[in-house]
Amino acid sequence: MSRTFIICKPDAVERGLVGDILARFERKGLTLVAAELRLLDADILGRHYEEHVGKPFYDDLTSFMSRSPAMVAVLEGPDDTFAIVRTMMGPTNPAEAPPGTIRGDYGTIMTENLVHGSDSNESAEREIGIFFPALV
Ligand code: 3AN
Repeated sequence: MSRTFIICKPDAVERGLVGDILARFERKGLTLVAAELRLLDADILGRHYEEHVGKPFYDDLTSFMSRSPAMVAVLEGPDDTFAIVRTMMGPTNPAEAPPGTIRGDYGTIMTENLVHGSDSNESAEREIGIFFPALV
């Protein structure tokens, strides 16, 4: 078994797509372990996106991610659940995401790409520790 961390980003909440996105993961066979609608501040986003601090898109990314509440959640499934979630999300750029993926079905632009999912088991552990410290 393993766990991974996801965010239904502000665009997903604003567009009323959270139920659909979570339902996709549930129908796939993953289990929701924790979920909370939360307004993300600069401090927590700086910790979450530490590898992007200083990049040209960082300010746009953090202002988007804090403009309205996001649904932060933890999913549980078999080993490497993070990889199942990433496949279902599709590539970072929605323009390249195939139909059938979340970004391919609902997204058109890079920043507003609806979902975040941890990119490795190590990232999942780190990110769950940031957003749901009581779970680690
Ligand atoms: P992913 O969310 O697919 O794991 P990351 O972690 O590389 O992608 O990037 C985090 C977020 O930063 C992306 N979801 C996207 O919104 C934004 N981002 C990443 N790369 C770029 C880029 N080259 N230009 C604009 N925004 C970007």
